Amino acid sequence: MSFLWGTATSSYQIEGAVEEDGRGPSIWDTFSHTPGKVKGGDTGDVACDHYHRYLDDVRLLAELGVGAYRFSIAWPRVVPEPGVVNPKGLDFYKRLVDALLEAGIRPWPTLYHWDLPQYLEDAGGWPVRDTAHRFADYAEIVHDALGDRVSDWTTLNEPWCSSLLGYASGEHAPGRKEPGNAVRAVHHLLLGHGLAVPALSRNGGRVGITLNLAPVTPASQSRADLDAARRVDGVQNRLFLDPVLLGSYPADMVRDLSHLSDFSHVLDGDLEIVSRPIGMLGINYYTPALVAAGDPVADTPWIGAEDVRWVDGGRPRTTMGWEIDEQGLLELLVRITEDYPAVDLYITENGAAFADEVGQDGAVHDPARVDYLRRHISACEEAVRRGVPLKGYFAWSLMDNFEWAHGYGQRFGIVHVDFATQKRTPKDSARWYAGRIRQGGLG
Ligand code: IFM
Repeated sequence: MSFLWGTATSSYQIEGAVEEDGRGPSIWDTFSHTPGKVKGGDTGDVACDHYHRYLDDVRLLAELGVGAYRFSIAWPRVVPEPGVVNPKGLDFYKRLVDALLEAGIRPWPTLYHWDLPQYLEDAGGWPVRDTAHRFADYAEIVHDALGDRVSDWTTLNEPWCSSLLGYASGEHAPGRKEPGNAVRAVHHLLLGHGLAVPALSRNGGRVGITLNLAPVTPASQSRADLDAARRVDGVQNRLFLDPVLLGSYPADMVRDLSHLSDFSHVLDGDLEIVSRPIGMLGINYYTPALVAAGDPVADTPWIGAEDVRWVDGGRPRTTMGWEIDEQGLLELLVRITEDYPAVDLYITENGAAFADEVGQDGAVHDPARVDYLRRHISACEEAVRRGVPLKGYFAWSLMDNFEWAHGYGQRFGIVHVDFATQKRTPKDSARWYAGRIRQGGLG
């Protein structure tokens, strides 16, 4: 199979139509409608109106020449109430998948990109074990509906965010600041992933999970900074990679988190389920971490590393404030290849937010994003040269969308969206990316 080029989006960030065709509320509907939670009071109610414009968006994808499209399925569209399957919700994804296949684009769905049905949060959310089983039921339903035309499945997108931003710092839905429960959420997300693997693997399906990972460097060789880096690496990377790929939680993390959890929620046999063999690992990479020991802060996602501070690496930043460092991606890919059992790797997200505007000429000139993509794709090429089993790259994002707690102010798209009119304008970066795809390569 040749190197796969794609773009990525997620359901709540683009679909809108939150009350249409029997969709139930998700935790992001509740959260975004809670005053003060999202910048400017923005919500995903309309977003990019993709639910109604998906055919136009598939045409955009075809024009880009991508081989695959990574999107997510909204759980509350499919199972809007406990035990109730919504055929109209499934129909939307069938139509989307059919349109993609007709355009020669491989559908690459993710089952969970953060929009938990609100009724499951009301029953306790991810800190509760039952949620993992409900996720497995949902995976089965989706596979029954789409398994004849989808062969690449991603269970979860960035369980780091769902657990730690959702339940420790409260920056994301459901907005709880309960670090002990965040540790439970980590495990139940991973358990849900593992429980879903058998259903999704049926008919030769290939299953993966997408993790947001980063290389972590100590700001100095002092014992305190080295330990800060070890702990951040633990929370960012090893807390997720180790159970999935090695079948165990890192011993140092279990120790570091003992003030929050005794891990008694991890039952006998769970880690065998979590580490069921997968066919691919998705990696989302945006920026590296340079860290030092500091003073403890409250309401942080960095459980066990509450006293770590992030140090300025002196590189240019995107409007998210994230430093641009393609070497970090190379380092990360090499490290995963060296430290973990071999598995096909895909960059399932990589991209940058900048303050793009439509110019007088009607175009969107975004040279900084072109540069970002060029650098990171070069890093991927170098990784492949060094023997990393990297099989694909998905740019985040196909189009500007609802950037969670930042609202619509952060534009990650290679296609510009005017949210007042829903007009899509491919940016210069879209043209550059299309050219890069035509050029091919990467083994
Ligand atoms: O927009 C998000 C996406 O939903 C998950 N990964 C990071 C992106 C940029 O913040």
